[in-house]
Amino acid sequence: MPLSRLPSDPRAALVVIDMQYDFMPGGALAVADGDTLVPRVNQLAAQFRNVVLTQDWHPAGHISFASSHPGRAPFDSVPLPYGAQTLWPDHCVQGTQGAALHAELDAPHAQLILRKGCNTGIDSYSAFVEADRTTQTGLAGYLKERGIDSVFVVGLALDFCVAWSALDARAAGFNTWVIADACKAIDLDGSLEKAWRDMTAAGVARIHSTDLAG
Ligand code: VGL
Ligand code: ZN
Repeated sequence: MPLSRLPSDPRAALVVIDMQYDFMPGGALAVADGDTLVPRVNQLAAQFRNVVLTQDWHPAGHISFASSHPGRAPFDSVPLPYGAQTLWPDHCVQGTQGAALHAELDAPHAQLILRKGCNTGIDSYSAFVEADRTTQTGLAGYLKERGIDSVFVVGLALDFCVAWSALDARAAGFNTWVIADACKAIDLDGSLEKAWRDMTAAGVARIHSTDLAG
């Protein structure tokens, strides 16, 4: 089947990662030009029959916040029981405006808004499996129960939540694509290059939004 047929196929889903104010310019963990993605993501969402939105959704005092680790600063790395954790400014605190989806994000037919990173002691870049690499969010089960086998990932940030979600989608057995021009990266210490390297090695395909045009 040509790639351009997949968006309208009931077996495919667009997963839109973390299009929230805290990741937009002016937000607590701003991704450069994050807001410029909104029209492109809207255009893609309109093409897809199945759309899932995610929200990074942390309780106050979350373990990924530098403010929870006295003497540490944002972007430091600390060892946690589940491995190294990058520390971030407080962001996407449950119920705050920074955690809200961008008001111009237009996907009224999206069937699921999945919130992740809700456990105080575990981060979750991935929309599928939390940073302990054990706790499931339920997204793989949701998609599989609905007969979906193909996942297209877009949003913020390419080198963290998009990449981890795409890698976990692939590991869960989904055909997985990242639409590169519908993502923006944080790019911390080579994280963007590493993300593409890891995704390519895992069999995640990198495409451009025009590859889906009919
Ligand atoms: C994200 C860092 C911390 C992301 C979320 O959405 O990429 N990055 N929390
Ligand atoms: Zn977060």
